[in-house]
Amino acid sequence: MEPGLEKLRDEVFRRNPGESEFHQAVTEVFEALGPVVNRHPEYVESGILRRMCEPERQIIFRVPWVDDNGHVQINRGFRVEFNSALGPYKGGLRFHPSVYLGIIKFLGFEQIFKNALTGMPIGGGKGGSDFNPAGRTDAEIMRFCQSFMTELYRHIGEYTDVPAGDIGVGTREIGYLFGQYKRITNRFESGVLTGKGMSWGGSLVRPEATGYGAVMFADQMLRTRGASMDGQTVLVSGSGNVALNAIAKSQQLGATVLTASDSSGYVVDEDGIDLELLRQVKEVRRGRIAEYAEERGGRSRFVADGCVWDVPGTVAIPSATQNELDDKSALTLIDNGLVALAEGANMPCTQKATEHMIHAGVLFGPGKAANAGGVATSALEMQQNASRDTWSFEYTHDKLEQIMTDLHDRCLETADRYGTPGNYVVGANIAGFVKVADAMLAQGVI
Ligand code: NDP
Ligand code: 2IT
Repeated sequence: MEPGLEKLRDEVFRRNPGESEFHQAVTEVFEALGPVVNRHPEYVESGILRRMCEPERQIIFRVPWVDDNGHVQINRGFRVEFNSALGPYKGGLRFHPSVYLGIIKFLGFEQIFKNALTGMPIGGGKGGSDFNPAGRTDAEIMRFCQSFMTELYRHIGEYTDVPAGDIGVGTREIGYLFGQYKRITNRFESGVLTGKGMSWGGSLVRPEATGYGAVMFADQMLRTRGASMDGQTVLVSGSGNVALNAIAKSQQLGATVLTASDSSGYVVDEDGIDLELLRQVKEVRRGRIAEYAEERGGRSRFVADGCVWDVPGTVAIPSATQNELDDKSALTLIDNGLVALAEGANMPCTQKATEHMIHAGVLFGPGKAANAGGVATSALEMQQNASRDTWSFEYTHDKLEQIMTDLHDRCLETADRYGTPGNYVVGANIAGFVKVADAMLAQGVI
């Protein structure tokens, strides 16, 4: 790492103690920025990077709610409004017991550069809660969401901050959040949240967009080597929104998807995952992945607590959570002939895993580029809301495809320009950074 950047990184670590995921995300960006800082030392001298690492605003609040047994429960809510140089803060809400400030800050920091890369007018933010939705009834989820929004509403708005979904937050939760926002403000302000249902301001393709986009990105990377997704054997982790739609798009493009997982283990299906059955188990019944293998009969097996990356395949789309793919898994995948990896999740690969992949010549699409299709389509939803319009599936899908192609090309072109051809990590980080940095410089000391 450049000495100027190293000093700054140490300062970020000191000012944000104990936030290991945030440290990791900052380190990844700083490692990649070496070539641009060499060429343009003014980015460090002007303090732009130091400012970028300090969120514009961090909100932490109490979320009290009553469970079905009449007991009072307390959770902690977060919204980190990181950067508004390019537009209103934009980014998802995560409900998971592991959530604490360090996770929200890593996600918010990544979101700044991801959102810049989409080419859409959106800043970066992230929020969520340590609330655990697993095993909770619909009524409990609703009461939690209503309480969460009763505090959050005063901080958001279509021109201020526009939350969406992430782990544990899908259309159901966005519905309860939107309903409460509308009650409190007495405004049908559709642009205040994205990921809404189709009949109340949502966009077609938004549910599919992250998984579809990640596979489109993998396809684009493969095409630089004269290949495509057609005929690949694909390993997917997770079985939530991103994973299911990554499986769908992989299959549409002629690939065979061998795996899916959740926090209890993974399933392997040598004939290719039966997506309809998997959706039935995970989306409709909200069940566990073992049920898929049970119902699929002898054609699939469930491996409890195993590592999905032990299965041989040519393309990997990690779509569960941060740091789910470590250096050991990376070496196994490389030994087994992996050709390309696109991060559907945010920061699913550890830094060492990423280094191994790039060193071995694996086409590596970092999350801030590969999973940007979700937030890009959120921005398309905001456009439709602003113009009170509804676009067709085909029109929106074409737009998403164009955004992913442009984004892929911009990463490749930037990597080339800064002397690291084919390195999408460098390309994505520099292209995102320069756009935000220049906007901040133009707007004065902000
Ligand atoms: P979902 O809640 O729909 O699904 C999450 C999936 O990941 C589930 O299968 C879940 O298993 C698994 N998972 C979550 N946490 C863990 C964990 N700690 N260990 C093992 N498995 C885990 O979330 P999404 O599909 O929306 O999000 C998946 C990833 O994609 C996240 O990293 C998110 O930040 C990222 N992302 C999402 C976008 C979106 O539009 N939704 C956009 C861009 C990125 P279980 O049910 O057992 O917990
Ligand atoms: O990580 C992400 O990009 C998301 N969870 C989607 C954010 C959004 O605003 O659609």
